[in-house]
Amino acid sequence: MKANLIIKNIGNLVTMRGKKGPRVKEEMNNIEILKNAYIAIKDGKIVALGEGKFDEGLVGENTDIHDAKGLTVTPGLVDPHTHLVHGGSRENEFAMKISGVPYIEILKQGGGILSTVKSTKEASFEELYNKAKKSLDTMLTFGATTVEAKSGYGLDLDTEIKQLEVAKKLNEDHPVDIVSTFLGAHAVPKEYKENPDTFVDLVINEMLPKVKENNLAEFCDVFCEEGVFSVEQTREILQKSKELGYKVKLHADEIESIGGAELAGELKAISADHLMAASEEGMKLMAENGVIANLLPGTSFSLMKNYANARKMIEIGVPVSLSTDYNPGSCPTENIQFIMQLGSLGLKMTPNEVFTAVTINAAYAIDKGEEVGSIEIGKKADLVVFDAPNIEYIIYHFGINHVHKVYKEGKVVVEDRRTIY
Ligand code: IZC
Ligand code: ZN
Repeated sequence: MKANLIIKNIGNLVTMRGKKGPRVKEEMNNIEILKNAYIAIKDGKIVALGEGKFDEGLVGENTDIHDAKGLTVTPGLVDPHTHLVHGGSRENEFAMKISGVPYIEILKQGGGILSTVKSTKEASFEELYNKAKKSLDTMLTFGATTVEAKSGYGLDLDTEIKQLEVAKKLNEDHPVDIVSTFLGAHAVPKEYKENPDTFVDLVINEMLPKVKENNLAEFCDVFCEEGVFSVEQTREILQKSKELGYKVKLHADEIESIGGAELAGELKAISADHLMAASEEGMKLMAENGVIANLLPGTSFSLMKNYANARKMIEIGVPVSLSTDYNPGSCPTENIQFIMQLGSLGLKMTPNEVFTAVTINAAYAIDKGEEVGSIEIGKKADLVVFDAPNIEYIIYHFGINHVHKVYKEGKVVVEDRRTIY
């Protein structure tokens, strides 16, 4: 077989090859790094990899050969929790935030998520598309090649569908792969403040079936939090969504410990996200039921709050992934590398664990672990070439972009930190 492309002279090739399924405990730290390695690609997929000289039989007349110049190559990064599509921004709340007004208090006053709901309703499809595309380009230049995107700034069927249609079109037009999540239960709209259960019924009976009918979301998510949606309301929505064929995840125990992690275990959710206030009992239930802890340390940083107990989760066997949580309120950044640095500096994860958390475990957190998240034969040739001598350097030298090149399905899409697709 002749390859379309061979990347040679890779100083460190971080493969993330291993067992099927998310990595737990010491598996997160024991990663394979090949030295002086190569990767061969055909039709956007990986067909061979190894150390030393590649088999000359892979080289045909039309095979391109790229020299990685001894740099570090990893799988394309996966960002499994973003609020990518939204109107407006919330810097007008920044002074309030740094003066100590809590996130939930700003929401109760009609700001926060509800302010973004207003901007998103007012924005046209094109405005939302252009804004999200710009963010997606930024994500890609930092090395993310697969991204999850939630709705949740409509809280009415038409606007939720508008957001999901934008994500769908971007998935078609843009090199980054997008996995869509319906988050209709993101906040209680002002009109339902006095009767939130009526809104929950609307989500269950109207929105969930319509979004599914239009095939606009693979996942369903709920903001399960004190003062937003209770554990009972979340259970009702997610049980119904499972019956309709959605896979489920939840914003759990971000601010208060209300049993979100326990519910994630009970429902066998694919992931529970945030978990800054999760109980140890909840973590154990997650470990027993294979629920991935998708941790979002950028939110702890931006809200100036505590970090999730990642060490405890890893110790008891919860698979951990990391994500930006890119959103206009609690985490306005698209930069997955900064999140990785916080993974070490805030969550005390080793660089090896951090790379596991943004590649193979992140891929499983959006049920794409069989297609992306590692460099192995048959998977998409989504790769990042880092201008770094090893992976520790990428985490230690924080706040800058270490990307040299990004390949999406075997094509160069970022060069010199700029998109070139
Ligand atoms: O817009 O504030 N936590 N949802 C739950 C968010 C943060 C996004 C936002
Ligand atoms: Zn979120």
